[in-house]
Amino acid sequence: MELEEKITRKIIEYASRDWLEYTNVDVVVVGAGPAGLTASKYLSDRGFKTLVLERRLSFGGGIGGGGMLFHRLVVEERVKPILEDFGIRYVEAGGDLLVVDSAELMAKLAAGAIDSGARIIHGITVDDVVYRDNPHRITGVAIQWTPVIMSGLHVDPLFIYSRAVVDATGHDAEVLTVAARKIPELGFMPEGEKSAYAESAEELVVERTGKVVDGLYVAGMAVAALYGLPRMGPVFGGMLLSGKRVADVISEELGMND
Ligand code: 48F
Repeated sequence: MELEEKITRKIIEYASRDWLEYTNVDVVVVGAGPAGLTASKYLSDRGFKTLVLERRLSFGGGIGGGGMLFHRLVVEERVKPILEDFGIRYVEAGGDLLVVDSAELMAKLAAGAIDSGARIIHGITVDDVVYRDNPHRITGVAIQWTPVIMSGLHVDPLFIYSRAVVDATGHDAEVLTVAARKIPELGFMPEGEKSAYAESAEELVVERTGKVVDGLYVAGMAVAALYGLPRMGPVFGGMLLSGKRVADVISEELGMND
């Protein structure tokens, strides 16, 4: 067999094995931004089979852009334990603030999630949910290759079954938005985030993180989009704390506490 054929066969074989292993998981995390990656590590640490689906071919969501492309980000002192869990270095910058490097934050959040056992697959867009009624609950997601969506071709999706879906898609709360529009019986509608009020946003986004309806959870800026909370700009502590909190809530609900 020629090398080209061997390469092709190995890639198809091993990627297909992964997909077959991940058609049914404990948790689907949609979005590999700061909230999704943090949630994935702590879920995986507790033994949840966790699949992260990321539309782009990169990690980190809004981390890479730093603050207006300046490659540094700010987090609050209270987030130190999470940074330390991931081995992320920080500078004590005074005023209860720590400064981190955006490239390191992206790389190490992703590495931490993967090392804890989360499977991250790039180039996949979640464009719908799967639901059941009596009672209404979310039981999985519909997935499509991102380039197929970008091309505008009509191609039916495939499905991943899961006990919990986490919308960690950021400012547009894409999973919640599609679920609310297509299944009004679920009884919620994302309000859209408000203008900047960093201090309040950092608290509220963590406080409101959690379950939306059975099987569907929210973390990160999608929380602000759902509940009409203010934005906070490039202070990222709330994103990491929200990711950790959604992992805590899911493990309480689904029954794995450490
Ligand atoms: O946007 P993103 O970083 O969301 P986050 O984790 O953090 C927000 C902060 O970056 C920042 C902020 C905090 O101060 O305001 O904006 O809440 O990451 C979301 C990820 O989800 C992917 C998207 O490409 C990004 O990497 N994503 C969005 N929609 C989908 C998706 C989708 N439908 N399917 C798959 N991935």
